[in-house]
Amino acid sequence: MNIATKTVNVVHETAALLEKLGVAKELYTGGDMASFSPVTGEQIASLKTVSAAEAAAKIEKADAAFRAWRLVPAPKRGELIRLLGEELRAHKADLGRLVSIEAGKIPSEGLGEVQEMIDICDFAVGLSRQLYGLTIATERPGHRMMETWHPLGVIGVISAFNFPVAVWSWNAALALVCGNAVVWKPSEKTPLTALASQAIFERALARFGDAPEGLAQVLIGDRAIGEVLVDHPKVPLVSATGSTRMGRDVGPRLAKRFARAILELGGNNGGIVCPSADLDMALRAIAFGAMGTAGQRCTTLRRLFVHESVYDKLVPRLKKAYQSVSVGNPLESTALVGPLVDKPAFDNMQKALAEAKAHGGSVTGGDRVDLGHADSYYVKPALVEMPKQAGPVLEETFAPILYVMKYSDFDAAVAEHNAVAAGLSSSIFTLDLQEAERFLSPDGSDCGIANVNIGTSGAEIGGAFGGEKETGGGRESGSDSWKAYMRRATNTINYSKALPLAQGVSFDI
Ligand code: UN1
Repeated sequence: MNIATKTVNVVHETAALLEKLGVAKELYTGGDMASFSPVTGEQIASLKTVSAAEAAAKIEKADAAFRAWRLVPAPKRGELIRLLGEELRAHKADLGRLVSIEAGKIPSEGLGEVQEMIDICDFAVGLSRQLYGLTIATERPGHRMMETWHPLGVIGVISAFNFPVAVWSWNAALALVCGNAVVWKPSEKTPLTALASQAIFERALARFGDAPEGLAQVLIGDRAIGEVLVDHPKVPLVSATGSTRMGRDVGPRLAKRFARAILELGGNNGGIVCPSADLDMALRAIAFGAMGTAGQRCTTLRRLFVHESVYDKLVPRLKKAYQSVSVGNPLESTALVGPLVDKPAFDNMQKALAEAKAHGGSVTGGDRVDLGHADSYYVKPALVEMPKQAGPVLEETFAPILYVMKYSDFDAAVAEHNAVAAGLSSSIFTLDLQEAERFLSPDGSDCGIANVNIGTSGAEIGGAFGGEKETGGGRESGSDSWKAYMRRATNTINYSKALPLAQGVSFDI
């Protein structure tokens, strides 16, 4: 491993960044919730949590803010998000660094996450002059039929540690231009980046001027606080990112009170490498997709099906890449792979590897890398050659494990690819047009994201993001995802002097 290093004091740097970003000190010192950096395992803050009653009061306040904000013209609401984008640009380096400290991302990925926030702001500003409804042909003379999109209310956002700020921004930027208020419950593993994002938002708010108070708020707390958000009658939509287990709890709770859900849950993303694939390109895409972010993206590549004719050309090269990839402290080095988030993540990885071996898997990598911190968990990414798709391959383990399997028949490979519970992202590597189009066709990949000759992870914000089956079915970010944050009214206007009834019904009194 040949990487440059320098020494960083994580505790001091966190405090300095929070101060620079304008987070009030009393929010993260002397509180009841400890927060840690996965980079060194050190405690970096103790945050004040909210009680259930305080959380409910914040939701009520957000509801009051919504009632005023919904009357502000959408392009003016867009101006707030334009200012948020400006503030994020100005604070990109500091917020990106804080993401690296709190989530353990390498610098380019920490900065990339903030760039994703900026991108969605730009998108939402454009959207604020659109939010189109249709005009629809009516069967009645002298009538006009149209649809109007209205703001919905307080939008709850529950986010995960691995994209601690971008996921909030996908939801918040759209929700706010759509005329809603936002209440955010961030992961307990990444509360500081949430406070920092909120401080940045408040700068934009101050420049904007007359926005109602309480328009966007953060709830620092544990699962019980998330439940307050999920169960509150004044929250008509909750957008929740996390495990399928979390979604199984949140989804029915929302359904019970007829609230909407955007669920962005687990992924067990697969790729197929076909005989004609550009193997150099595939190698790079697989390496980033499977090892990037230490395997902790919901879009991480976890299963790879390689055609038998190219298996011996590709897999030894992949193994070499796994053996030589740099694993290290993302703040002090140019390593490509940073830490796992915590000990449970490491334990789950080791458990999955043991199970894979029991199912006949042959493991390259997977060992802990000791950087001299007892409470940080760095690992060599693991490549596991499997005789077939079985055992842990069928489940998402949130760690850098790539299961590799050989295939001979294209249809069987697509069927295997789809034979898991999750349905987020997928890729095919081929130069054969028929294979590529088949993969994208109705009986091809069953995922919400299906790519050709690029990896499974690293989607742009312009497309709708989300997946099928146990991934939850929600869509966030680009395309027409905004519609989930609004309610549609169908309006029929009679400008005639008669009252013709539809379907030829007569009712003369
Ligand atoms: C996530 O892991 O929850 O496509 C989101 C990607 C990123 C978003 C990932 N743009 O990998």
